[in-house]
Amino acid sequence: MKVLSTRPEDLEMPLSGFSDYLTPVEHFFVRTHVYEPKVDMASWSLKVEGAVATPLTLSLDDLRKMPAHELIAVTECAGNGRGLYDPQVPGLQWTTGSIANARWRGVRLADVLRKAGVKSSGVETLFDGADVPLGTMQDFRRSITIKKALDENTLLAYEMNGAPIPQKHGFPLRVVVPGWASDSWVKWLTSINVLEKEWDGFWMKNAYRQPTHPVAPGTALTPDQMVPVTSLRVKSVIWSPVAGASVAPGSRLTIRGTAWAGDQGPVTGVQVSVDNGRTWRGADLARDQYTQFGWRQFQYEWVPRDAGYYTIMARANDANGNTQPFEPEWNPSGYGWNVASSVAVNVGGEPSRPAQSASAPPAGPGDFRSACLSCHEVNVITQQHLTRAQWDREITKMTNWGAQVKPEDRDRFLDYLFSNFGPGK
Ligand code: HEC
Ligand SMILES: Nc1nc2c(c(=O)[nH]1)N[C@H]1C(S)=C(S)[C@@H](COP(=O)(O)O)O[C@H]1N2
Ligand SMILES: [Mo]
Repeated sequence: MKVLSTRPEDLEMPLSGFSDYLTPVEHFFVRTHVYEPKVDMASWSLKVEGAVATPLTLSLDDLRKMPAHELIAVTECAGNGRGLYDPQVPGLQWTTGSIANARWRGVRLADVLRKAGVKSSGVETLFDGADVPLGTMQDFRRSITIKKALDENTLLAYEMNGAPIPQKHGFPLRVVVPGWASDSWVKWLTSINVLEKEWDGFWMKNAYRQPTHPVAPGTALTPDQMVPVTSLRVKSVIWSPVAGASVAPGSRLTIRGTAWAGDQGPVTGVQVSVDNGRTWRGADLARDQYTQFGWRQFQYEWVPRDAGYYTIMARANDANGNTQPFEPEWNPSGYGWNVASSVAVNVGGEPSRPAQSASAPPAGPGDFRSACLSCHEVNVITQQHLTRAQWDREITKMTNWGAQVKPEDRDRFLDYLFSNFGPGK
């Protein structure tokens, strides 16, 4: 796994993880905003409250006694691909791997809501998990529309790939919202609140929002100019060969990739080009992987005849005719990257090696360590490539969350962050 943050833990699946149909827990990406909670099963329960006739307190046994449902679905972070946007945006710099595919088993959220006698005045369900915020940051809570909550595919899952949900992925119970980005898939679930108006908490009104229409790269937008992230977009990733690979002319090469979609799944086709996008042909999709919300592997046989440098591309489409764009649709938080996948290979040439990463940056000035490295390690910071204005906003965000920055240190921190972790650094 690629470690993006050690503490809280954020781990990215390597490209090779796409070769599994169901992602084993060792390759299942991890995304935690704060530290992983330890859930004590002796006292754990699920509360269902708000606009319901009968508020409920359910044990895991109560849930296990209800009818069980199973489905395969990808879990993909809204920020998957954030690190590919230009200009760069703050946040974990995921490339292709904040995604996994698993078989989920649990109860329908709709069955639980009906058991509680959900009122017709309910418009959203608000989820909370057992994790606790750091410093003065707001508790991670997310809401989904009542329509999605009552969808027969939306589950409260207690099993992942045939075993109890692993600790890092939300044991004992997590929300599974197939087709939607996984910021709504609340882990370590402890409460469901049926709301009669839209929730106005930080994690819905300030975070996880994107513009309704593409905006010029670098545009500053306020939260009210954006809407919450919901459905995933159709997407594909080529994972073999890898970028820069060397291929012998005349040899048979199998191009392999994985494709998935959101609410308008399943994936119905993938087109591949081996000539920089001039011509396209259909790839072979795995026939036994035709599900609405799971991913689907594909392959394409290619015998490159002439030596040269070729860009292989893939472009998937979903059941509603949506396809992948060729150009990124930049947005301030770097969500929803689904540009057609491309991998350049050298036919008859030497493999090209990626550039080596630079040496370790100098330690921060003054009280940087105690001010900025108490909640998380430096890797959260060193992966950013931000402008001075963006770093200024990061310092403000962190002081709002409780970072103690002395007035005389603020400018020194800003100089240090911008000069070491600025654009292109
Ligand atoms: C009170 C705890 C705390 C302190 C102190 C703190 N941070 Fe953070 N910081 C966080 C958390 C929590 C996250 C992760 C948020 C997430 O994953 O969504 C984070 C994330 C970040 C990120 C990633 C981008 C983002 O906005 O999520 C950067 C950069 C960062 N911090 C910089 C700093 C700097 C610089 C300082 C010192 C001025 C600092 N942090 C001090 C809690 C803290
Ligand atoms: N309670 C809780 N649930 C959470 C989160 C979290 O930090 N706390 N992170 C969310 C986000 S942004 C993502 S992408 C997924 C990641 O799920 P995973 O760690 O099982 O891959 O969990 C979601 N559910
Ligand atoms: Mo996420």
